[in-house]
Amino acid sequence: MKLYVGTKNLSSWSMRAWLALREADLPFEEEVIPLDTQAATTRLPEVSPSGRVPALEVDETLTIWDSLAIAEWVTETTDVGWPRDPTRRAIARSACAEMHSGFTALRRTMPMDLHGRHPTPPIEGELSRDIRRVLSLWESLRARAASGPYLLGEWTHVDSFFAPVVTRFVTYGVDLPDFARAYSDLVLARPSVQVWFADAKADPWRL
Ligand SMILES: N[C@@H](CCC(=O)N[C@@H](CS)C(=O)NCC(=O)O)C(=O)O
Repeated sequence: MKLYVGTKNLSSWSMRAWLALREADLPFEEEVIPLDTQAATTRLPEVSPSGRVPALEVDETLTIWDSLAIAEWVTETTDVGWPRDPTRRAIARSACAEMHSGFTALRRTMPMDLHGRHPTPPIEGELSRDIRRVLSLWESLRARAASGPYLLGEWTHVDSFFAPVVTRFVTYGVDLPDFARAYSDLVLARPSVQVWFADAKADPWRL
């Protein structure tokens, strides 16, 4: 099984899928495709039907080409990733779907750059709305959490999906309330996240 990912310092969708696989202890090979290079123009369409990463080549008959679909597949294969309780599971899926289809101002104004540090953009308009929504979502998830310190208790796909948002808050120096700061510190200390960070440090590409 092989996961194709983009530049680790920059590719937030790749990070989500990679964390989902890693947190389920699924063994996989990986290939980093440096985005925005001539090599990517050739390689992306070879490995991914959408020409985007992440893409998970399960075997010669199956490639899954979207972060959320990869997360679903991880749970179907291992039973790890979504909470067991049906209510929390539905909430977890809603949170990941919201991340997957929303927060466009946050993603556009504060692109992921793990090891870079950038000035805080003006927190106003759509960006302010997105940040307030992330924080209220995190708070509401914590209010429903089972035992465990992550958004819904133990680590789930929701934490994998919001990990790149945690890194953006650091990269762009966004001030966080105490509960969000504490959660971010936990995410950044998570061994899987630390491995991704270390790999990203070896990336020669920066914003
Ligand atoms: N909805 C997709 C988004 C994938 C995506 O936009 N990937 C970016 C990298 S983070 C990409 O492949 N960009 C390369 C390109 O568009 O040429 C997912 O969740 O997997």
